[in-house]
Amino acid sequence: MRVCALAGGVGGAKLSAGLQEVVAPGALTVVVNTADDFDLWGLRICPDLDTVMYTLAGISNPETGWGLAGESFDALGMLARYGEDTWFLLGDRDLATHVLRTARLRAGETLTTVTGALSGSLGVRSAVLPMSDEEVSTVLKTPAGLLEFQEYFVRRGQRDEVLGVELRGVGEARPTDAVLEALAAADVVVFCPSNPIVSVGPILALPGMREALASSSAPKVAVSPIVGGRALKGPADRMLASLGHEVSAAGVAAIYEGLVDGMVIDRVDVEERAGVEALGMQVLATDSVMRGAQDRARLAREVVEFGAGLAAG
Ligand code: FO1
Repeated sequence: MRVCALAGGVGGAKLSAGLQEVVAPGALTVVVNTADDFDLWGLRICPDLDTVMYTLAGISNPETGWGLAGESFDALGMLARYGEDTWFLLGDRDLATHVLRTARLRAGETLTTVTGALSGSLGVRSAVLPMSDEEVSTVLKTPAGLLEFQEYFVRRGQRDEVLGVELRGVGEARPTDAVLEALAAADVVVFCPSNPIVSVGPILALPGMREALASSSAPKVAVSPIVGGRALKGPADRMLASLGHEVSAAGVAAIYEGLVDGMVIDRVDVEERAGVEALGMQVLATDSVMRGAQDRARLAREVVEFGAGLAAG
């Protein structure tokens, strides 16, 4: 059973870790959003790729979900001493990832090649793929003006109302051959419980991506990141509301209408079943909140079994 998962940061990484547990070694490919990526002190930072990579390697920080467990921040302390604004928390060991990635990108390697080498060195037994080798960056329209994604998310603590989303560079970017091959080879495609607007959204916005999904014969299943009308993590609930979407599992399903065959919603949202089915999707209502490794593996198993039993639309 080959599974191809589409993922953003922490929520996507958690379900990916569960999927890695329940499929055969090497049978999982995770296609990761790179529109949160940015440059800081000359280094290329790819937060979602690293979150997925560290989580699949079993070395992520269990409290935050991003960064490394047992991390120290001495380099950042020194940067602060030099008068730098250290709003983005880069740990000492995490910095090694950014230093090496930046050097190899500058030497002409693609992000796909570099990510494969890094995750291979960390012992990750799944393929971690950037959605594209071209740069795409999310810029948010807010009452405070246009904000780059990490400016909005970390520096300003997601306090601004999001009135619009611009994906700079997406028109010129392409899904990589590795991404297209993984989709074509998959037996099930899983849309992880990541923000549908700024995490899965950029992946779907790549030219050719919707067509690649439509032409894949694999059933497609999405897991709702909205449970009981609230985002499991991050600002997805407020973002959906300010952009005119319904803040519910059914609201997420509406965004994925025509793209997925099945929707996994939480038991607490079971009354939304008929609304989701009306969009042409089958529904699995289960416990979807992943509190630990056991939850991840159990949910992943249910998602794969549900997906495998669906006919692709
Ligand atoms: N998220 C934060 O909320 N604050 C941080 O200081 C922060 C640092 C950071 C460093 C490396 C990394 O890979 C991720 C980091 N994140 C941080 C998470 C990240 O910005 C977001 O989770 C994603 O971009 C949204 O998916």
